[in-house]
Amino acid sequence: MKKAFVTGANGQDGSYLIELLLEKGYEVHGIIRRSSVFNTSRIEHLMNNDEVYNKRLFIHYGDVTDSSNINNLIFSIQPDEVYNLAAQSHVKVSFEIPQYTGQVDAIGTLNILEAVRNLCPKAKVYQASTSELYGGMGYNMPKTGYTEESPFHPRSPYGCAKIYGYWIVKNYREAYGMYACNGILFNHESPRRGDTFVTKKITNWMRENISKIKPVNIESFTTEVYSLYNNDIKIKALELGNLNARRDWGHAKDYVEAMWLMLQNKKPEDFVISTNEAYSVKDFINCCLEFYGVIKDTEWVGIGNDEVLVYTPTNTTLVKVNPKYFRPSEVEFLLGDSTKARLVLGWTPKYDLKKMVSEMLRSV
Ligand code: NAP
Ligand code: F7E
Repeated sequence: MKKAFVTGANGQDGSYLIELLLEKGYEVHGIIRRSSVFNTSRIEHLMNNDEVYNKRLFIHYGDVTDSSNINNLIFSIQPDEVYNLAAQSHVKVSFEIPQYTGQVDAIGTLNILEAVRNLCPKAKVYQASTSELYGGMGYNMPKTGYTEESPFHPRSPYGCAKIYGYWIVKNYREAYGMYACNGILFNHESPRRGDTFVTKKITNWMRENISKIKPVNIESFTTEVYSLYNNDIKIKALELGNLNARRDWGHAKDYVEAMWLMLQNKKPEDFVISTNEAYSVKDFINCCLEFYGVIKDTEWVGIGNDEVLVYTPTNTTLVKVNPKYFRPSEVEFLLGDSTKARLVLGWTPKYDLKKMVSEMLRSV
């Protein structure tokens, strides 16, 4: 039975990856950090499954910044595959805690590589690299999207820490012949996405508020009841930052499959993983409104920081800009070109934006 070691086990990707590895018959060892509150909600269903928990799934306390802990675990488990997903993964937050972000996202990666090199050198290593390496400034992006060959220009402490992770993986591959590869993954989302990322923030708000403007039984409303109802709507507008940022959004389930495929490839290589389609934050919001069938009753008005989304029947503001969500340097536009992964790994995404939005809006 193959053994996998997963850092970031209770994160969005970690939870889907562990499900996939268990399905494939692996023995899986995940690490979670000690927390003062329960932090295993994304993997609780697996930890409650008596057939796998402590039989094929083992959860250990661990932290990638603690090399003694990582060394002990790698030495005692002797994994065949190591997936390093642990990170301070929030770009905006990385401006506030840049040094900490560097410790986890850059030095944490080095700690994993050193542990494998010294104590379990045959293990294959997957590193969670990111489209944030490219920076989305435009000048370095080919028309069809960023590829494995595109030059990097990180725009945040997160991107800078991850670029160290990217290069140290490449260096250990070249210097020591290790099987180590970078998955350069573009944004991927799901109902398990952290609540402060833009797609989850939007879908949470929609689920809570759209039923207020469009009740489930609206078809049975008379015009009179409807206008009374409309007058009584109390909505706290959703406050967002850059509405025009564009991202290539995929689904985390598809992307963890790509991680696994990368470690099954004959030789260690780096791969871009993306849907090859980009949408703006406004497009994402519009897609949610389409799902609820209310888009025809809404309108974007104003420009810049004054732009708002209005529900026209009652002139209610649904979305507005709050500059506190702007970043000191923004990544405006990320579009990936995952041709290589599709050809070499046979990977293709099963979700498009509409299907993913619908799953996020239906989830509780
Ligand atoms: P996530 O939900 O934020 O998960 C990050 C995980 O890392 C959490 O389990 C977190 O644990 C853990 N972690 C943080 N600091 C740690 C430390 N010092 N030691 C051990 N574990 C630590 O992120 P995700 O979306 O699943 O992303 C997974 C990885 O892919 C990350 O490395 C991220 O940077 C990268 N990535 C993500 C995307 C994306 O769009 N999702 C795209 C490209 C790359 P706590 O719960 O204790 O904080
Ligand atoms: O922002 C804009 C924001 O925080 C997306 C991480 O998984 O993907 C993720 O990083 C865009 C940005 O993701 C709000 O300015 C507008 O342009 O959801 P996000 P991200 O920064 O792209 C990459 C690939 C990773 O590697 C990271 O780990 O949306 N935006 N208004 C907003 N963003 C947030 N969070 N909140 C807003 O209110």
